[in-house]
Amino acid sequence: MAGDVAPPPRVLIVDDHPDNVEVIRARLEASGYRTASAADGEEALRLVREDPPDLILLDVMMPKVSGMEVAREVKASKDLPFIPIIMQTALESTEMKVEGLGAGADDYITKPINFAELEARVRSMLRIKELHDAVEKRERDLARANLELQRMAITDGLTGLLNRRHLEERLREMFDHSQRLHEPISVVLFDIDHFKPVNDTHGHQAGDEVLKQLADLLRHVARDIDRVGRYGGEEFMAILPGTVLDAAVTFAERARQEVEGYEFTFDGGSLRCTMSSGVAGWPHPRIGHRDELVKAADDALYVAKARGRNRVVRFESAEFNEHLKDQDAGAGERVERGEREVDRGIVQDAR
Ligand code: GH3
Ligand code: MG
Ligand code: MG
Repeated sequence: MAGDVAPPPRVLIVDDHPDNVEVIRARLEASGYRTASAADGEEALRLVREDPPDLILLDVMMPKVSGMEVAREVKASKDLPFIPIIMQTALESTEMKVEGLGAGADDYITKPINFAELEARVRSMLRIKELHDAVEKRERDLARANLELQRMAITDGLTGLLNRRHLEERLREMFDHSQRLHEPISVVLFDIDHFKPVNDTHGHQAGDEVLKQLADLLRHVARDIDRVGRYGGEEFMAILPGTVLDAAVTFAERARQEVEGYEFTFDGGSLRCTMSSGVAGWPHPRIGHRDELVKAADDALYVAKARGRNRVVRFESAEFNEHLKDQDAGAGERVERGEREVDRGIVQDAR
């Protein structure tokens, strides 16, 4: 495509003698290069910053800012691309060449200029720039791809929340940190109520929409320092560092209300749904490990389901303990009546 052809390289000619500039300009333009010119170092630096050229042909002896200083500045500027500098030295002076190369010049040419030599050096320097730019671009692309990979490795594809593996990593870090500093930490497990019928009635895509919108609601309710992720199919987890159990319950209740009051929309309709939550916090006499913290939240979630759903249950709250007591009593009665004991795991499967 014609639009893809790169324009010819642009050479900035820096020289305080207008005649020198003019012959070099004519020669380079005849060879197809674009040119710009500056009569002193100050102007040269201004032009370089305004619109970086592909190469600088730099005279050393100039008023105000010398060629050496221009070279040093251009090479030291982190926000400029790589611009090859060919220095023009008036004399066959080894000292000046050494100083010029030390200041950052990439090559030099002596005056009076031999134009065939000049063109050869310009071509060679532009080839180096091309390679340099290609390597730099590849490094940038690679860095960007790496960043994207890192992001994907910790993200749940559907909802954009943290995935389970990363949640567990975060929890390990945050729980250790809390224990070390003796700061509270809480965990909330959310599970959408009767989600299977949503899929059955409205289709899997509608179900996916609900998951995405619910994830957004949770993201908004959470603080920046909280970590919210998708723990399983329609289960979510929030890790709340520096948060005592009471405050975590308040948070879960706010999230519950948000969900209850929200109208989820999908292609072809809308629906409402609710979710249940289990909340647990550390420090707690029976919680010494992060797995026990998650287990406690899960037990509380199980009670929230069993007690009618659309509610928040706190680990070892009155409701929680009462439920276990009722269950034990129920189990006892059933045993007395000779019935098979209801296994808690089976009840759990039903949620
Ligand atoms: P409960 O109130 O007891 O939690 O009932 P439930 O129907 O929500 O629970 P159940 O565990 O029986 O069903 C969970 C459903 O979630 C079943 C599964 O199809 C659905 N689900 C899990 N992951 C996804 C997903 O990524 N997309 C969609 N659309 N549905 C999912
Ligand atoms: Mg569910
Ligand atoms: Mg579930």
